[in-house]
Amino acid sequence: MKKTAIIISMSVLFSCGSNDNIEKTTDNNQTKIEITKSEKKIEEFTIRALGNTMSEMKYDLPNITVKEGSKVKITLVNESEDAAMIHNIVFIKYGSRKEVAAEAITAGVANKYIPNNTNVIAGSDLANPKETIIFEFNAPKKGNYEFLCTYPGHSEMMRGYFFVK
Ligand SMILES: [Cu+2]
Repeated sequence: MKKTAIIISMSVLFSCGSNDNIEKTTDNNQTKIEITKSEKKIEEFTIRALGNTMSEMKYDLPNITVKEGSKVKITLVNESEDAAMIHNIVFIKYGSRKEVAAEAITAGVANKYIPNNTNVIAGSDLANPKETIIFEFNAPKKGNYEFLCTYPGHSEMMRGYFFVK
């Protein structure tokens, strides 16, 4: 993590070094380095929910890998047209998929099918057909995780792996 921040700062210095206006370069450096220090690196992913039936539905990304300490920004695009194809995306600890999926049914639509379970890292709002949902969360510590759609009946088909390196 520390190493990454240093590399980013260095590249900012080099990119500004080519600027002819020295005063402006100095200002830019100060501003940009402050941003590097105060903001986490954002890792962005667009994931599409495809299919119009329970047997077709799937995410178009089988796995997502991010760096520890980053902020993860997920854009969930629900491309389905069928009214029953309502989806979310929930990030969980590895191995807890069945447990989380079962508790999601009890949690119900009022809780966006996200159970109050310590294995849940973060979860999105529900995306209706043709809707796009954007959500962000802080990457958990290094390790292996999973993601799934917790809408009832979807977790076997709509799932993938989430790696924090
Ligand atoms: Cu779903």
